[in-house]
Amino acid sequence: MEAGRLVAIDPHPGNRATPDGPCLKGLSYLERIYSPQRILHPLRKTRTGDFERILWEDALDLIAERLRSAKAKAGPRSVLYYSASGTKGLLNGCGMAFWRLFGGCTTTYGDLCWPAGLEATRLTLGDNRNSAPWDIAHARLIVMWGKNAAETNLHQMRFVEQALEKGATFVVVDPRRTQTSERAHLLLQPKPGTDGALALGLAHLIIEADLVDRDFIEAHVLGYEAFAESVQAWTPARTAAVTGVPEIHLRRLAQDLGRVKPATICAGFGMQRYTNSGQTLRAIIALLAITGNFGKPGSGWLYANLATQIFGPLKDPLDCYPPEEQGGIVRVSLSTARLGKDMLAQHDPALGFAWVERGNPMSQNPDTSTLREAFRQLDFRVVVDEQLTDTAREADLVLPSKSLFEQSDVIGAYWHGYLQLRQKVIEPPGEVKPETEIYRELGARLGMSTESLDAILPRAGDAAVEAWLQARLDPFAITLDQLRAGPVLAPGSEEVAFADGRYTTPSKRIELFSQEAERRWQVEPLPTYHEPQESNASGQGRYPLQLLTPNTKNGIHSQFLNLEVIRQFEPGPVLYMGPEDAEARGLRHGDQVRIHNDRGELSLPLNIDFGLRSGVVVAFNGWDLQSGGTVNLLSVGRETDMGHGAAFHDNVVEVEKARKK
Ligand SMILES: Nc1nc2c(c(=O)[nH]1)N[C@H]1C(S)=C(S)[C@@H](COP(=O)(O)OP(=O)(O)OC[C@H]3O[C@@H](n4cnc5c(=O)[nH]c(N)nc54)[C@H](O)[C@@H]3O)O[C@H]1N2
Ligand SMILES: Nc1nc2c(c(=O)[nH]1)N[C@H]1C(S)=C(S)[C@@H](COP(=O)(O)OP(=O)(O)OC[C@H]3O[C@@H](n4cnc5c(=O)[nH]c(N)nc54)[C@H](O)[C@@H]3O)O[C@H]1N2
Ligand SMILES: [Mo]
Repeated sequence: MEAGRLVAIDPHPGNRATPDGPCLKGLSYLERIYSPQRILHPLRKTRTGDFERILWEDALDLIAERLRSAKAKAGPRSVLYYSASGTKGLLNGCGMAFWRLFGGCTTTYGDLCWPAGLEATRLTLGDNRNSAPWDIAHARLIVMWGKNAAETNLHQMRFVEQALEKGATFVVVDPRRTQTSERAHLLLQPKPGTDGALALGLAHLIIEADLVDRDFIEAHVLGYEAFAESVQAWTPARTAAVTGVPEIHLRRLAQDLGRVKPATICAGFGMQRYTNSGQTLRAIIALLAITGNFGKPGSGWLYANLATQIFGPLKDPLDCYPPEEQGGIVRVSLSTARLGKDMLAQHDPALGFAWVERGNPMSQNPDTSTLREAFRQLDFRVVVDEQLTDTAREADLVLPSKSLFEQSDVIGAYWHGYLQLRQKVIEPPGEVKPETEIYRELGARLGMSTESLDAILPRAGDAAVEAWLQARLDPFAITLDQLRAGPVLAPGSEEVAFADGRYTTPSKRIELFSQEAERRWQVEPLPTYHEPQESNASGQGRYPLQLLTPNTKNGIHSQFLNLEVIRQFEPGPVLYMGPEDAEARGLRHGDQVRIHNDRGELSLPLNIDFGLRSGVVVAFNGWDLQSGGTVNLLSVGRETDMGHGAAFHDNVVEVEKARKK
């Protein structure tokens, strides 16, 4: 800090998980906060489609009038409240309480990010418990499965490196060669969406070679016999044919999994963006169960560490997002994965008003075109954001949002177990106000009493915010002063998950056989493999290429990609393709290509990627419409087999040379 201005961002020495400090994106906040692209006052769309400055008073009056008329005309459920994963926090999540006070609204269930994996984990182990991030340093075998930690969780690689220094074996499973796989001893490149078959084939080999841990199975596993029988059909030859992974690699990984202890499997979110992902992850967890890799240092399943989620019902994705009414007030009727389609389909009442905050659905949700159509059919749209995102551009009114440095909040994580105080360090610039104040002023205009607003929101001012946060921490006997001194491990965060041998499934055992899976999601009670609904596994058909749209190292979804410091490394969207597929189409590095399917098309420069398996093309998600790289123009709104996630990667395309304009 210098003269009220942020000048540097340093790591906190008290956080054992992140001693290396911020990545480039973290450091680039210095540019982001003071960027000329930042919105500093409310904006209203003019008749010509441009935005003009409007006073806060007028903006809030206009919104209040629109909300009152929407409610009078069609009831509160004609109002859609949508929020996504932009900066989390205890206070940042207070929007929902406002809309309850409003009388309810329509909101979404499911999530774009991780729910298929959360649910697969919960069904199998009872709970999403993870060992501390540094525990992986004790592993002798690490399998990083569908996760690209070197780019999306870079601090994890420090602990992986520590394990490697002690002689651990490191295996990566990813159709792409990534910065993570550069460190691996073995890279398996399955056809996208076939990991379920891969896991079942590995189980077959482990069982056949009698490398299972009988004592552990006896003590802790339900359904082993039935599972063992079901994987008999997954011979190495069949597994290799389905997955495209050579038999010799299958045998090597099966031997490692059976013999090298302790083993940790770290699964990513990328692999659970398919219509078969829940079952896939159940099959992968089974590999740890049959080899007894739970409850000991260096062993276990790393997917999502929910230790810090102590304030809400996130632990059970179903409690959090039931597709029924919640307390009779909020109507949770729209699937996040099918947002556009479901918005269009909602009647009684039809939607008329939308409020979007902390999210950019126009680029991040599947099926951009349908979503845009659904937004355009509304009477009125409000977006709260720092930047004119693709979603903000569709709004009638854009309200500026504060950045994470401009209001204190308590934040958790989904990899480590630390609760942290994100302290306010600068005043919001321009006319920016935190959402809490926006809601207060709007509430007053809508006739909500001060007492009812006091019950859900702090008053304006730093002292009131801190008192509000302290009250939320009180039940856990944590003080803001403690958090001011440094990160605090959340109560219940564990060094070694399941060291107590307690699995909170219905049978109190690790459930390879889960009746709950069948009952809730209509899948087989054993983990099984079915081809994803939309896949090119056959390599035939009009769209023979599977399009993967993973996260980029240099952005967080649609954030940061507009900054100059980032553009030096990530100048614009491109399509990656392997040499064989390019040659078959007469394409060369640098050609402008047309990527298309029945839903849409993109035109991007081609990058030949020698590390990509054939049949797969890759474009990173997050680019805005102006850049021409919005990948969700090609994806479809489809839910995963469990957890109401979004099956982004069930997406086939064809690529050809773009015609010269
Ligand atoms: N730099 C950066 N870091 C991030 C984010 C970001 O946007 N940028 N986002 C954060 C968020 S919200 C999330 S959810 C996480 C996501 O973190 P990750 O799970 O690491 O990210 P993804 O890029 O979605 O997917 C990881 C890998 O899965 C691979 N994959 C795709 N399909 C398959 C498949 O069928 N089988 C296998 N085995 N692998 C497959 C992709 O090629 C990709 O390399 O990252 C977090 N960290
Ligand atoms: N094709 C494809 N699509 C994907 C994925 C994929 O792998 N492939 N990944 C999916 C995943 S894992 C995720 S998590 C989602 C992310 O989906 P989103 O959360 O919609 O994506 P972001 O681009 O991170 O948008 C967050 C927005 O919140 C704003 N913001 C940040 N902080 C605040 C704040 O305090 N207040 C307000 N009002 N706004 C704020 C940011 O400026 C940004 O515009 O994308 C999903 N989309
Ligand atoms: Mo995510």
